[in-house]
Amino acid sequence: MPDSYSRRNFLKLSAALLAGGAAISAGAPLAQGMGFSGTGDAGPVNEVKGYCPFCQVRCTYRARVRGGKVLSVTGEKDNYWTGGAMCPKGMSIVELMGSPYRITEPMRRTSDGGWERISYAQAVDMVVERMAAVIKKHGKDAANRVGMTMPLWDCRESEIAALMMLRIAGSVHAMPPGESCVSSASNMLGDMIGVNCGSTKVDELPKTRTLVLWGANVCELYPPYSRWLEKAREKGVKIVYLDPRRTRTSLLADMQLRPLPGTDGALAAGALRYILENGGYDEERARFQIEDFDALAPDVESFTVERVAEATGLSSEEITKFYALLAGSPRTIVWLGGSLCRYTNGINCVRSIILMQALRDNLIGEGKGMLTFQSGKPAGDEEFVDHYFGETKTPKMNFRRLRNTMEKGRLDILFLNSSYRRYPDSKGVRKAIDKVPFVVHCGFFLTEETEAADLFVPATFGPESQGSGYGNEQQVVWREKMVDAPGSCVPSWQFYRDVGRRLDPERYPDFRDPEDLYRRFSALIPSWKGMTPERLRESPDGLVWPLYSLEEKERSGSVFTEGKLLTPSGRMKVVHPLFGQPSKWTFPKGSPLGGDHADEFPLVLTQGKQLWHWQQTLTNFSRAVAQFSNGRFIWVHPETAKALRLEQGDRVMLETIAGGIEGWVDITENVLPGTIFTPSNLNATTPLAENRSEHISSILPNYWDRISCQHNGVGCRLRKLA
Ligand SMILES: Nc1nc2c(c(=O)[nH]1)N[C@H]1C(S)=C(S)[C@@H](COP(=O)(O)OP(=O)(O)OC[C@H]3O[C@@H](n4cnc5c(=O)[nH]c(N)nc54)[C@H](O)[C@@H]3O)O[C@H]1N2
Ligand SMILES: Nc1nc2c(c(=O)[nH]1)N[C@H]1C(S)=C(S)[C@@H](COP(=O)(O)OP(=O)(O)OC[C@H]3O[C@@H](n4cnc5c(=O)[nH]c(N)nc54)[C@H](O)[C@@H]3O)O[C@H]1N2
Ligand code: SF4
Ligand SMILES: [Mo]
Repeated sequence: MPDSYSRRNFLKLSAALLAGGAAISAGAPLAQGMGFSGTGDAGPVNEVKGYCPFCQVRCTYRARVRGGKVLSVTGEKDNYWTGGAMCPKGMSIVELMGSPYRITEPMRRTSDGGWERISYAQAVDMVVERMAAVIKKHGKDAANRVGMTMPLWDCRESEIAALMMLRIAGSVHAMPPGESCVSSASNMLGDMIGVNCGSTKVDELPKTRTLVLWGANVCELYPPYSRWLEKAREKGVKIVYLDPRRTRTSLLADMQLRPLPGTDGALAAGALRYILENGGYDEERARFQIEDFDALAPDVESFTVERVAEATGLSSEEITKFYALLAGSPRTIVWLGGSLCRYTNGINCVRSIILMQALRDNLIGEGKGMLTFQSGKPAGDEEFVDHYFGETKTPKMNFRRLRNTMEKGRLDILFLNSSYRRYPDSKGVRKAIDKVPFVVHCGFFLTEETEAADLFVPATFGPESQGSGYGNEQQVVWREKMVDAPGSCVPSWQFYRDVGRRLDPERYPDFRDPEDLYRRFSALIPSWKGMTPERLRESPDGLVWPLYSLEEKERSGSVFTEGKLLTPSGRMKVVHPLFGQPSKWTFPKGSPLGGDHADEFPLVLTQGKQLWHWQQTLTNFSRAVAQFSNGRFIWVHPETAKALRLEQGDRVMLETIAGGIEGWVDITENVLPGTIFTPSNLNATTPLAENRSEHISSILPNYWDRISCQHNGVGCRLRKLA
């Protein structure tokens, strides 16, 4: 992409907006740096409590506010989970709020493809008219003609307000980030142990004996949680880290195994075989948890250490050492990385790991269990929405089906509340979106989503509105409004409420603000009764859901308090008619390791997150974050570089069967030979060169497993540019 591309677009947009008055906060001074925006106006400084809406660590903080401006944010020191820490991406919120690139007025697409500034009231009118027309024309079938992509990272009340607005048309098609996140893991956990998230909490780590970080780059993905790894080490817990890459998490591990990308399922199946052969498990307990236990041994028989070594590229010694540790450890917690779900064999892999934990009786009890990223959302939303709108029989689509519906021209309205670049084959996704006659994007900056929209509604950042959020420990946190939003930015709860109330004043609740909605919610849903706003406000780190009454104590540790799994039968299965069994392991689709396109695209592509960036949108617009960024770097092992005659800093095209993007070669032993790594977080439309690149999803093929879309493991090649 030419460097001038985004600047040109940005200037075009600014001109259109300025014609209607200052829409981009043009006069706003550039923020000075990380989590700090200077001294502000004179006047008293107030401290206001808030939380970071980005990753699920959900750090709580204190903001210093003066003269309608957030001066700085500092991690809440009494937060039990974070120890008072925050990370650079969270702190960039101070800069993002006052960003000169922020779009602060609603805009509508003109017939010549340009933009016209409109008022907030006009924006609401437009959506109401469109929704009413679809409902009138399609009646009951309107349900399948309106869709939404989520989340609204802002606050949970915004999500509920949006879900209720959708339901006026009967629609339940709200796509959570799940399908592109950790859903292969969460669905398998749900199916096998009855809990679609971690079965214990992070403060159990010091109580275990062995911690397996299975593709979980904790130190970079949940930086404040490094302290839980340190606490565990102080107690003598052995930390094993499985990642083809060396990362900052490697520094805290006692042992790292670097399997070839997408081969962890073979490693886990081999562990099952080893443990079955070498004893080290309690058969009675295993039979108690695994229904068709006798199917297991014959199923994993072929996964000898030799076969596993061949598949994973690990040495027999490393593998045996790892297996012996697992077989001998009295308590083991496994933390599943989202990365395991980013391969088409992710379901198989996750199933084998869960079976492995069951075989060694590592699911129930102190210092045992599974952890994940993006742990389950506290329940109740559906019940709440049903309360107002009645139960619905419309079956929910996944994004693959929604994309298909859009391609066929059968979707009339799309509320684009996420990036669409989060899905693989993002160029194909964009073509599908372009077939939708009315696309609404609530956002902040000029992004590809803004470009895809017919209506842009400027949203608010956390400190500009009140609301609740929830974190990885299922802790619910509360945030106060700290400052007014610039221009005509509106919180999404307000936008969806205003539309909802206009469309259906009978059913859509007339709530005043997030607190009002929250109170109605906690009054109605039994598991939220003990979680009042008063208690949330008091606590430095929120309240762990569920709390059925004010008297009930917050719970930590194993969720299996009754000593058995929470599946309907209390047990799990080795063989699942839909999801397979350990022996069905194969290399992931598209991987040259399994022979797919191996001649043309021989390198294995992996991509993932960087410590300082939040997903693919907001932090790309932060100058403070840009100072850590290096654009589209591509890690290449020295041996690979030598074979390809590549030098440090060379410009290359990174090509897959789906397309190519430009990047630069960074030669390092942090990746395995024959494998490359590049960041997932960059964005094509940011004015900041360091954060800018065509999105990696634009060259990822449209591969799905039964549950989720995939991002890793496909073949690629590097073509040197002159
Ligand atoms: N290639 C590739 N793709 C991936 C991944 C990967 O590793 N590689 N990771 C996947 C994962 S784990 C996830 S969770 C998804 C995340 O993918 P997305 O959910 O698309 O994440 P974001 O880029 O943060 O986009 C969120 C959008 O919501 C809007 N937004 C953010 N906060 C607010 C708010 O407060 N109010 C309103 N109204 N809007 C807001 C922003 O404008 C932004 O466009 O991406 C997935 N996609
Ligand atoms: N800084 C930052 N932190 C975040 C986020 C963010 O955007 N930025 N997003 C948050 C969200 S929504 C989520 S879901 C989590 C997701 O976190 P993940 O999806 O787990 O994150 P990734 O960076 O994609 O992958 C983590 C590690 O897995 C390794 N890996 C790749 N392939 C394999 C493999 O085949 N086997 C093994 N064992 N490891 C492999 C990668 O090298 C990488 O170091 O992160 C959360 N934390
Ligand atoms: S991004 Fe995550 S770790 Fe960083 S400040 Fe926000 S919640 Fe905390
Ligand atoms: Mo995620």
